[in-house]
Amino acid sequence: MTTTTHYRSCPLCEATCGVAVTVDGDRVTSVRGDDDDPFSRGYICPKGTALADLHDDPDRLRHPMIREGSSWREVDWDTALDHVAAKLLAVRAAHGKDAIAVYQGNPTAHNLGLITYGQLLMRTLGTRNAYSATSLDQLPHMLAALLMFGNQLLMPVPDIDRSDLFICLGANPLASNGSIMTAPDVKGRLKAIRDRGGLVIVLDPRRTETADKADRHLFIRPATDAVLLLAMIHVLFADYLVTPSRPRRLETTGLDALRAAASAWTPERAAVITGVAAADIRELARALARTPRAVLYGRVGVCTQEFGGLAAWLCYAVNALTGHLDEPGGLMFTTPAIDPLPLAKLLGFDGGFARYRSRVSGKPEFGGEFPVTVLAEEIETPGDGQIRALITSAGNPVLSAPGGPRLEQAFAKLDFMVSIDPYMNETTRLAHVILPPTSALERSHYDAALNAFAVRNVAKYSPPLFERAADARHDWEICLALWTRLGVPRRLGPGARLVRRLLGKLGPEAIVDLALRAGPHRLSLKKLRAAPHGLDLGPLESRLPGRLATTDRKVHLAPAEYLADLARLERRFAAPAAGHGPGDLVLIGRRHLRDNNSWMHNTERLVKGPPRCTLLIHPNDAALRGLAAGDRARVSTTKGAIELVVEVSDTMMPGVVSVPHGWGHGRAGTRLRVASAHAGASVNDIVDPAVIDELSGTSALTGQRVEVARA
Ligand SMILES: Nc1nc2c(c(=O)[nH]1)N[C@H]1C(S)=C(S)[C@@H](COP(=O)(O)OP(=O)(O)OC[C@H]3O[C@@H](n4cnc5c(=O)[nH]c(N)nc54)[C@H](O)[C@@H]3O)O[C@H]1N2
Ligand SMILES: Nc1nc2c(c(=O)[nH]1)N[C@H]1C(S)=C(S)[C@@H](COP(=O)(O)OP(=O)(O)OC[C@H]3O[C@@H](n4cnc5c(=O)[nH]c(N)nc54)[C@H](O)[C@@H]3O)O[C@H]1N2
Ligand code: SF4
Ligand SMILES: [Mo]
Repeated sequence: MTTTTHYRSCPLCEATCGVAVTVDGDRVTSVRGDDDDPFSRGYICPKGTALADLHDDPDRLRHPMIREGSSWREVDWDTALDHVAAKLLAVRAAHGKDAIAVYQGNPTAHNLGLITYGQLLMRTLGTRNAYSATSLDQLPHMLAALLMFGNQLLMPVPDIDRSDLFICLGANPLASNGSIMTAPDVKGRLKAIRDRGGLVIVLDPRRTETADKADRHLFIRPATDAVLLLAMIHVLFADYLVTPSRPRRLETTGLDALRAAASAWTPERAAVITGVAAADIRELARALARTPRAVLYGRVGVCTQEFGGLAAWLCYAVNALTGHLDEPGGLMFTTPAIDPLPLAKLLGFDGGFARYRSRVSGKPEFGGEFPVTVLAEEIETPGDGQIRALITSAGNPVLSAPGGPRLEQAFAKLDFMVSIDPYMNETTRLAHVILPPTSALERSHYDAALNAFAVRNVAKYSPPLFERAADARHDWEICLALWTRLGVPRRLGPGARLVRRLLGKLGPEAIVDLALRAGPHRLSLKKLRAAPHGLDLGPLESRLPGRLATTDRKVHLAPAEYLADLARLERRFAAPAAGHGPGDLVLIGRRHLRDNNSWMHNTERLVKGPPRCTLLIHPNDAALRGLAAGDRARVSTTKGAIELVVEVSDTMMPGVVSVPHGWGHGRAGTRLRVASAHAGASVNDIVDPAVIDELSGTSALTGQRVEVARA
């Protein structure tokens, strides 16, 4: 037996761990953490081990598939691509550019081919109907980056390795492995904070895995984070603790407006709304102000709620007010080897908000996209600009977006749908054509997106581990082939056609090489090839004001968009318990280390053990409904009901129940043998898609009212 070991980075989540993959011929015999990776130092999670399962999965599609009625047939690539192009061109000729919609899912950010060529394809279609998982996720952070720092990609990250106080709001990095905080082995990094005498404080409606490893956990009522943060800011002003320019000179605007905005939000008032005691709110603010190296980190629980826009803004603002923006141990901007800002500008991805609005319900555009909340209505509503065709790429909105059942019905009405995806899953089974890309082990990888949000500046190149089959296509080749067939819009001129021809010859690796050479560390692919475990480029550095993209080169602490939205918050909480009587329940989600949204349940290794798609409920709330552990409960909203097994747990805040997303694999017509045997129910069947953050259009995935009863 001749085995060889290869060093790569895992492309499955944002942690970007180094893996050591041992292969025997064309078979993976083991996947371990790479001890010599300077960033992840041997850490991996169970999903990393499952990389091989994904590669070997017999359900993973290897050939393009065309659907006729309910039956599928394999076709060759040219047949599939010609068919797709003919259908899309016909829709465009008859109904115009906006009639073709695109939806790009989460793995886009983890896939070099999709963030380069995928993005080029989708952007040059010229459609306003562009959608992505952004509006189910980090849109509020991006909006805050745009309005406060001048570019939507300028999201600062917590300098966790140098913090002595880490306040974690609406994130569970011990399960998620961190997000907009690329930090392999968060558990080790949080332990290091405590080992050096620092504090970790978690505010979450559930006592999470992260909270269990923290010094302190405080329950917070869902969707009230903006109130908590305003009260913290209130305390900072009241106690004369505002020091945005400490220790370096940081120029800001909006300080007075922020003071005024927070003036009505006393800790006492906030305590009634948030469930966090006034004394704790004061202490949080004071600790943040008095600890020289401290950070407040907010993530998906903060974004995907009714006041996600305000909350994301205030997370950045509270760090700025306490002198922790752009300072070691605080919220810092990265210096990645490939600077995404100029590239994004090239792709027309440099941001913009509410420059135009959606046709049916007037929701604001963000970064050239509409929020997913309007996708179904834009398909269903007749008239000029109605969506007739859809391209999904690396997305599973039927499970991931609220209102899954309505989306299913809408997709079934489309004239044409094509999915670039390795699986026939809940979404892609509705397509007319599926174009499956190569597996992660068959393609090269460079974390162009996630390195820009890493807690150290790092760079690593992963060449393909296996040669792909002769008739397999990478994501970038699929996108380029479609781009070629669909043509470059005339408005982009002859230059664009030339660029496309050039890009066709280059491939993503050459783009990476060029971008590395142009980047701040002057790297090249050659240098990265010579360092198979990856390069450490050092800790984060202070980058302001130079890195700011605001026209006045100042940090905007109180953009007008947010100030205007405060009235909505005020109205919502005018009566503190509005809509929340005793016994009322609100819904939150949760992630588990062995899930990855909806798409990794087809491997036995990751789904074995007790069912994970359960309802978590506090003992008092369970008792009130006559529910005991192991019972089946019916969880319902105005949108419908799902049934789940009950887990009674005092890790839940009273009045709050938790159901994970990404399950519900029992739908007919998928090809997911393992997942359908562990189907669970889809929480997005009952989450109301109309409940959104009205400011940003982001879906409110957390904090919606539910009823729970014995099934
Ligand atoms: N294992 C695993 N890892 C993943 C994923 C996965 O599905 N599984 N998904 C990946 C993706 S796409 C993302 S975006 C990241 C997300 O990474 P994180 O942001 O860490 O996401 P979660 O683990 O869902 O943690 C969100 C926390 O917010 C809490 N919460 C809910 N509502 C509220 C609220 O209103 N206020 C506050 N303060 N807290 C609230 C929840 O209880 C939960 O503990 O994870 C990524 N990593
Ligand atoms: N209720 C509730 N809903 C949520 C969330 C929540 O916390 N609660 N979280 C939200 C968040 S943060 C996110 S990011 C979204 C995710 O929403 P989506 O991105 O729509 O969903 P995923 O489950 O990540 O689906 C990924 C799809 O990409 C495919 N895929 C995987 N790898 C590749 C690849 O390399 N190339 C291609 N072409 N396809 C690939 C998979 O087969 C799958 O179909 O879900 C959101 N939905
Ligand atoms: S933490 Fe993320 S990057 Fe690391 S092994 Fe697990 S899935 Fe892969
Ligand atoms: Mo996400």
